Amino acid sequence: MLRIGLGVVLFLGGCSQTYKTDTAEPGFADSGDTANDTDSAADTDTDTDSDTDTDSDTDTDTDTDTDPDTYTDTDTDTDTDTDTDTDTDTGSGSSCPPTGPEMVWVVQTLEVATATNGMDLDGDGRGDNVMAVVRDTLNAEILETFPTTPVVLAWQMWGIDDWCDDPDITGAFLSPEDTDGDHTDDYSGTEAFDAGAALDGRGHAIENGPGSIVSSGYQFTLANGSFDVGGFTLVNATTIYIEGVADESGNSGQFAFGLPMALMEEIAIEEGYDPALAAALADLDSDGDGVMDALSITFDFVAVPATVY
Ligand SMILES: [Ca+2]
Ligand SMILES: [Ca+2]
Ligand SMILES: [Ca+2]
Ligand SMILES: [Ca+2]
Repeated sequence: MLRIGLGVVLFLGGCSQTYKTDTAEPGFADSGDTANDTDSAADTDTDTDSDTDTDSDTDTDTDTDTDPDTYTDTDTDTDTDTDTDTDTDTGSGSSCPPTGPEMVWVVQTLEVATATNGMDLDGDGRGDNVMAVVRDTLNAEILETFPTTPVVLAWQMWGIDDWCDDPDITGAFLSPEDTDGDHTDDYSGTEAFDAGAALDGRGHAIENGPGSIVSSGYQFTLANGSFDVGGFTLVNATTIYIEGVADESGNSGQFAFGLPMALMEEIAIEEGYDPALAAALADLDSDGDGVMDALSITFDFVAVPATVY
C-alpha cells in the first residue's frame, strides 16, 4: 500500500501504542532504558516504559494491564508500585471509544485546504494542493451548493476492533440522499440518509478501501471515488488518500487526490477560463509516463455522526 508518500500522519488523538503485559509500574510503559529513571535504583524490568520514572524500579507489578497507557483516570490494580500512576487500567479513555465496530459520519463542512496544508500525493515529502489557487472560488461554490443539493457526503468505517490501533479496517465515501427535504436536521448526529444500492446486504459500502488506525489517527487509500463538489462531480485520476481522527462525537480530517487534467480542462471551459490553465497547473503524473496529467487537490472536512440505509 502506498502510504509511504503520505507525509505527516495526524496524531490528534492521544493514545499510546504501547501496551504492557509484563513487570513494571502499573500503567506506565517501560522502555527498559534508563533515560527517564531518576532514582538511584537500577531498572530491572524489561518492558517499555516512557514515563518519567521517579521511584525505584525493583517493585513487582502483578496486574495484567493491556489497555492504552495515556488515559487519565484511576489505577485499579493492586501491586507494590510507589510512583504516581496517571493512566487508566480500565480501558475507558475518551479518545478511543471502546464500543462499536462501525460508524458513519456525514460531512458538515468541506473546504479546499490552504496551499501549504496539502497532503503528499507523490511521495516527495511536500504537500500537494495545486487547486488551492482557486480555493476561494471552490469554497464559495461548496458553501452555495451544500444547503441546496439533497446529496450529502458521508464517510463510513467498519471492522474496527480497537479505535486506538487497528491495522485492518475498511472505509468508504458515500453520496447518500437526505430524503426528508430538510437540511436543518442533517447534522443532528442521528440523521439517516438513503444510500440505496451503494450498500451491500450488511449495510456496508460496496466500493471501499483498506485502512488502519495508528495512535487514534486513521488512514485510508481508495482506488476510486467521486465527489459532488461545487456543482461538479469530481473524479480521481490517482489513489485517494484520507486521514483523520474519528470517534462517537465527530470525525475530522483531510482527503486528497489528483483530478484528471482533461476534466479540469472541461470545467475551465465551462467556467470561462482558458483550458490551457489546467495543463499549466498539472502537478501529478498519474500514469508514470513523465508527463504531468493530473491536478492535486486536498480537502479539509469535519463530519458528525449519522446513519445510512
Ligand atoms: Ca508531494
Ligand atoms: Ca479490525
Ligand atoms: Ca434532513
Ligand atoms: Ca502522465
